[in-house]
Amino acid sequence: MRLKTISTGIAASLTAMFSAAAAFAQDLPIVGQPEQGLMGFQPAATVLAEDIHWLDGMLLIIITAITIFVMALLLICIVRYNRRANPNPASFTHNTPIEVAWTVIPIVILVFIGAFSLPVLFKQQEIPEPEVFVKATGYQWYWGYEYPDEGIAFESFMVGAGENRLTPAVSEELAALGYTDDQFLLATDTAVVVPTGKVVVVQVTGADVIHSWTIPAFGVKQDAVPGRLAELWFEVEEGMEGVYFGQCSELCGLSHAYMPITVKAVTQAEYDAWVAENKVAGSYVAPGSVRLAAAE
Ligand SMILES: [Cu+2]
Repeated sequence: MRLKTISTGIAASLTAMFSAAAAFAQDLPIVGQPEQGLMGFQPAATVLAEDIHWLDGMLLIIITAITIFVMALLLICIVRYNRRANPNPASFTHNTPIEVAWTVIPIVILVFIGAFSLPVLFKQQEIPEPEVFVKATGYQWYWGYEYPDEGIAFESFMVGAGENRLTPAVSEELAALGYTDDQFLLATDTAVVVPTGKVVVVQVTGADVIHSWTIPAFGVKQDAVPGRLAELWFEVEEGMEGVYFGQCSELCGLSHAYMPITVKAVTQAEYDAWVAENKVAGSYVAPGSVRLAAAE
């Protein structure tokens, strides 16, 4: 039933939305998306993501050193203490200095890692005063967004939702929104628009089951739990204007794979224009969505 509403809803509202949505899509580079053959992270657009990348690099050094050390011990044992090379094995069972060392050294390593990872975690979890406030609600299977301070509310469906495969019609819809076929399964009909250089706080909740809101390039991920309000924050660096994609990251049912997240980070002036336009015209509001009282 829901899916039917989605496809007819999209068809009906596309014409109205194209003018507003395409205005951004065409001149905004697509920055945050998965790339074929990419080994590392998507480019970091926030300090939170930069911290995560740095931590990952640091941990990789420690992990590599430990792995090489353990491999070397294994090889020494295999070569020097096999049955042929060492027919009469030693019969001792304890060695206190070694036992103390292999207890204390891992503790020191873990404390060292914790000393760097906990501040990164706290930075994510200590929510600063918002300059832009967005509420994101996960539904089976799309996201609803509200800007309570601006009186803007809309729903965000994957381009091709209901169809869930790349048909020529879906391809056309993508092109009309300024995307290519590569953005199928990532692009949504409406997008969260945020200004760069501003603290954005997103309040995340779920309406039915648990979903999860994430943008990898921002280094944020938050479960959307029904009956609970959780918050995440990010500040997209100035000069990092672009389109960023994420996907629902908590298995939430049949169409879990078809409820992506699109964020457009724009300059403050473009954001102000978007707010002014949508506050009045409401061209971003999908049919069936509840507009906030403040919008009337
Ligand atoms: Cu999901």
